Amino acid sequence: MRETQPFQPSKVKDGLTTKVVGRVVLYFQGLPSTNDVAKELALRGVREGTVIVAETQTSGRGRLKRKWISPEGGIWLSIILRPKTAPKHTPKLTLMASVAVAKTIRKLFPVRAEIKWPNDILISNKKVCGILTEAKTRGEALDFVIIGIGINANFDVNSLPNSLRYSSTTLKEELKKEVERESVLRTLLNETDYYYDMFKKEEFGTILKEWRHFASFLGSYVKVVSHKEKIEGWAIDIDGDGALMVKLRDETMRKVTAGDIVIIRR
Ligand code: BT5
Repeated sequence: MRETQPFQPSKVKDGLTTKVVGRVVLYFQGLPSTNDVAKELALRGVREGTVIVAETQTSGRGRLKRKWISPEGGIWLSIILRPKTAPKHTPKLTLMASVAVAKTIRKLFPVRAEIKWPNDILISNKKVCGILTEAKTRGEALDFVIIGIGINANFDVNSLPNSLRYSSTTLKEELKKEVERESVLRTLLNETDYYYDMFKKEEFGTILKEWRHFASFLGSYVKVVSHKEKIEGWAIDIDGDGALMVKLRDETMRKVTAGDIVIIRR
């Protein structure tokens, strides 16, 4: 017997107030990766805002070829955007999506969803969502951007491999009950549309303000691991481009554009 009811598209549509994001939503039972299907569709020219949703993924991806475990009951989706801007602005869309996810969870549920740079959403310091932004450029411009979002919703943490059980959580685990995935998806699409509109109007400062509000790790002593180096220091802020500003023990400031952080002391 199925444990989870499949997504009911009509329930997502009812109350969807978006101008762009999610005007078309394509649902699949199982896919290798929603980001890969979104990329194929984007290359074929589908309209901006198209969303791909899958009940499960067999080759869900994180950054740097890491695996994203995607059991039934999760919310695995990709959003196709075509912002008319330069490729260097792509990281801002990850920050935008982080704000939309954190806001959605806080709006719907009595839990403190928090953002951890660069692409994690945590509840009780455990990862409940990851975001994978991939871009295709055409010359000097962005052709399209795929924002892949994975939210651990209605499954037990025990469905994840042992190595992830202590660092991950699910909405069901935190709330001690299942959530209505359609209302999470609908709210997320509404929020993403709202912030994307802001992004297009070049009001990124407002998005950053909200990002800081959710990013309670700011001020913590952290280890930053990037492909270039490992450093330790205080996570001070992010700059207008989404880079993390880290103050080292010798008081010098470092700007980190990509990598992972481990929070050592809050
Ligand atoms: C991410 O990468 O967190 C981005 C995850 C994006 C997933 C979505 S689902 C829809 C769309 N389609 C895709 O194929 N991907 C996107 P990163 O920061 O690199 O973190 C990856 C790491 O998170 C893994 O190496 C594991 O340690 C951990 N992980 C894997 N699955 C997890 C899960 N379900 N919950 C929590 N942590 C997980």
